[in-house]
Amino acid sequence: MGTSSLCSDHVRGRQVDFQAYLDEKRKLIDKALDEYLPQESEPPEIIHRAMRSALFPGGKRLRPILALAAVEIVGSDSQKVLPTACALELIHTYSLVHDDLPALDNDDERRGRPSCHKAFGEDIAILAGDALLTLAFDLLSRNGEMEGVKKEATLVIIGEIARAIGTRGMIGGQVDDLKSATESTKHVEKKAFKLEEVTQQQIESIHRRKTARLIEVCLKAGAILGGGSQREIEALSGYGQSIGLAFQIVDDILDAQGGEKREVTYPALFGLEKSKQKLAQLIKEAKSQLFIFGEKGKILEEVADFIMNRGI
Ligand code: GRG
Repeated sequence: MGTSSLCSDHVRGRQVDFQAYLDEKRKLIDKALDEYLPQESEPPEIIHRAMRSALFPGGKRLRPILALAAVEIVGSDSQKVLPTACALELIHTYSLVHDDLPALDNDDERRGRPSCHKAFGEDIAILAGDALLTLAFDLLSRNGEMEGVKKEATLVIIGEIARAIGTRGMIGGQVDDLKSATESTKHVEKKAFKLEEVTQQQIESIHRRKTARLIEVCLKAGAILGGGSQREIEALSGYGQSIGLAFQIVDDILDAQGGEKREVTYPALFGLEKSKQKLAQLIKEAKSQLFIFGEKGKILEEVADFIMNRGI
């Protein structure tokens, strides 16, 4: 069975075996990542060991799965966008490695294991993050050489991804998040705004850039590289925006329930009940974008439910 038919095969049945779909996609992504990453034995060994250790074993692989699902929904073969899907996971992993550093979140653990700087030292963790990001753009450009992928579409996507994760996207959102934290670094104006002054608009702007832009661009990349129509690209991007915001709210609810006290979050500002209502509304909005795809949109409906129900 070809990968292109996977999505439609799954949705044709009365019951979508969502878990099997996720597992199959994760296997595909992990195999491709393993092929694209330099071997640990390649000098300088330590950087390649650090990169691989940050990537394997992986997390949910949500971002590349979204890209592959978007390609399939617009009726194309997801195999041909595997380099882009892997690039999106490399970018996500770089952001986690850097976010865990002592200068940022100072987390000793990631996915139940020592974080990259704990295992390899800060110097190598910084460089491993840089190397993951650099390799991502190598893969993005190489995707243009795959059969059935238009070079212009590849160029468009490289720009879209760069903007989604730059200072007007993920990095900008992270900087504003830092500014709003009590313990900000000496480089950032301390306590730039007070908690009571943080509006819903400000918090959504941070979430949109810090978390949702990358998730949105995963869907957009799949839709554009898969040759989707303008209407399909817009619908999938809209879906991505909504689940991206929902994803961050879930993460903040989980942190709040785990006793973590972060200030500029939905639960801290609006309480748990209102946060859950907002979450449900975002999931509803996300699903409403999928109606143009009919049955083919079922997988992404399941992804939206998966995000909403994750541990809450
Ligand atoms: C430091 C460059 C840089 C960016 C910082 C994205 C980000 C901005 C930091 C990562 C930490 C964070 C709290 C991100 C919010 C999004 C989030 C909850 C990421 C965790 O993603 P999952 O749950 O992770 O998909 P897995 O382990 O499944 O891959």
